[in-house]
Amino acid sequence: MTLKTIKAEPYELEFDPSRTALVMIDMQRDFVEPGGFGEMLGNDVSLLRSTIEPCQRLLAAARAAGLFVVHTREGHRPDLSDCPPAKRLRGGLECGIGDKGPMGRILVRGEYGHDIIPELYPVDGEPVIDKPGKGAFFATDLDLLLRNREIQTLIVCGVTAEVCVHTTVREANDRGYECVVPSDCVASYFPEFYRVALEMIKAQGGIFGWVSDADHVIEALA
Ligand code: C5J
Repeated sequence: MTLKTIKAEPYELEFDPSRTALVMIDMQRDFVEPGGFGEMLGNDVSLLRSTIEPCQRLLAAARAAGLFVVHTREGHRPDLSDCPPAKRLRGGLECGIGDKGPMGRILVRGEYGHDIIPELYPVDGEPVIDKPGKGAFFATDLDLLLRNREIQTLIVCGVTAEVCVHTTVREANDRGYECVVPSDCVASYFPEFYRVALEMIKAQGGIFGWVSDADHVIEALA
């Protein structure tokens, strides 16, 4: 076992690459691409698109280093039987979950907008976790996949910082995983939420984990 070190806040993180996974959260067309659901709601998707290039570099480095790579997608079965009515009805949107949006039915599995952007598309052997909730551990087999590989450390990237990334980091933390979030590989439609989401992770001695950036993680993986 060769331990490596990532420069991070609030302090350096030691990790074993053979027990580390890269988790790419919800880099889906409907959240990230112009003309998708996110933009339809009035959001500036360029804020999210800034993550694509650093995520691409980190993904390439993780694959080259032989890390376990997992992708997630938020979405539901076509009959919406796994979508809590409270989630579907909240916000009273004219066009919400299950409705026909600009890129197909919104947050429904199998639809064009639900899929991962081509720039970060999974390669053979990389599991895709379809999750009905915000957290990647809720109602999925992610924990089982990680435990079977004795994974200890998670590098968590994706969108959005304060919703699905944060929920997943909190869930992972409670399950005993060590999480590091590269700041340029996560984003929010709301700059203030992005800033505070990262502050919250590393506050109080790293209450939920560590914050670093793509370059430092890549340097540690080299
Ligand atoms: C994610 C959301 N992926 N904001 N979803 O963060 O609803």
